[in-house]
Amino acid sequence: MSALHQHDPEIAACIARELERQEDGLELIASENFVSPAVMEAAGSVLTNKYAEGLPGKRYYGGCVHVDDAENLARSRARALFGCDWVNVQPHSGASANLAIYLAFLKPGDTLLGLNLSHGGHLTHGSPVNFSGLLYKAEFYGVEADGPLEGRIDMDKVRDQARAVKPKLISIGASAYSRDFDYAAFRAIADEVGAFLWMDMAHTAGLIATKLLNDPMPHCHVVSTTTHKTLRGTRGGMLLLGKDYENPFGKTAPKSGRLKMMSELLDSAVFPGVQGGPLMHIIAAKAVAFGEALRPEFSTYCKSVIANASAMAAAFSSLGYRIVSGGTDNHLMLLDLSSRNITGKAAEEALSRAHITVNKNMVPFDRNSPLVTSGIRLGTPAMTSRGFTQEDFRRVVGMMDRVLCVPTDETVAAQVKGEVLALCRERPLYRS
Ligand code: DSN
Repeated sequence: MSALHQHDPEIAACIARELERQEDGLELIASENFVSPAVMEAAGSVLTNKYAEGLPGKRYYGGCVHVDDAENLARSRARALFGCDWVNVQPHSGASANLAIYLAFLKPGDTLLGLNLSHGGHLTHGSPVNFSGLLYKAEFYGVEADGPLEGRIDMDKVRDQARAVKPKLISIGASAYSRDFDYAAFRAIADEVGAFLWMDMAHTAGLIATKLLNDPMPHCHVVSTTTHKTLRGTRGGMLLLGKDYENPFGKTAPKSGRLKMMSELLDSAVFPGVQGGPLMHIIAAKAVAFGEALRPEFSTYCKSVIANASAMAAAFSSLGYRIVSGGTDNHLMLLDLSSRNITGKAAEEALSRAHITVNKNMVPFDRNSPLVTSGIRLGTPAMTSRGFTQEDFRRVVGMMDRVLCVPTDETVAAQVKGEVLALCRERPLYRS
């Protein structure tokens, strides 16, 4: 970054300090990951200079021949990765992708049914502070407080609620849910009430692409994702059509035209509906990441992400911590600290002093506010990218426990920070 150092030393210094923070800390935020230098090169390339509104071959600007190639590569790799017929790789983010789904298929005031934000759902699935809750009538399902389905979704209750509220759109997907979804059961409910079924697989896309979790494609009409969580690409969003794109338009389009109809609705919802020019450097970086995810090493990586999360959850349980739902099927877990005399906010701050980064998170039925919370969310994608093994994660749990037992003790935080630094130096991230 010599040009940046010369040209803008203040920003160069911010980047250098952030690199140091990433190198010298344990990154346990479940939605973060570390991209390859190749992905970063594409994201920092001359493609940032190019306007390319429209789609490959149908642009509103000249000079798009090379960015067309890049976008076509991103599209074909994404289709191969998820085994689907159509994708749009232009959404700037997961929220933009989700906004396009609402625009394509709903009218303001239509009813949605999604997972409650305070039970692990996402803002864009109907939260009252988000466009989705402001423009549409949002209804929610949740997880169970106790019993055999504690912390899990009870599909009988989802069905009862869908029958009661008759949603036009049912969303699946979460930011803090550690269990897999039963897509066939959701689809049966959607068909019964005449709803459109949408999976937001932002968190689990990498684990779905590598077939380690259930596949939403055969059951959902539309799927959205971010590209930077378990999928380990640059920050961004994407839309995909499931394998069954017939039902919602069954009476209005000839069978052969339904894929075209659905894809055209979504394409035009992305542009010109909710976005202007696509970010071609980011689309190229998505293509690089999708290419990486098609390689066998990515499958090995995703298996380790899940094995490491299971090891981490088991280690916390053996120390007496409560994990919501008792464990995890995926890359994350929610640690409920409500019986341990520490809030999520205090835990986040104490761990941060020891260079361990987590985020405070509400647990289902939390009595604390979202800015305080009773829990923390932990994920393994980033540190698994750094080569951490199950044994490393068990060591990390021991370190976290020492901090969480005496959260205001500066001596313990300093000792643990020393151990974190030693562990990080054993496995450098970008430094050689
Ligand atoms: N903010 C993301 C997360 O942390 O899960 C979801 O959009």
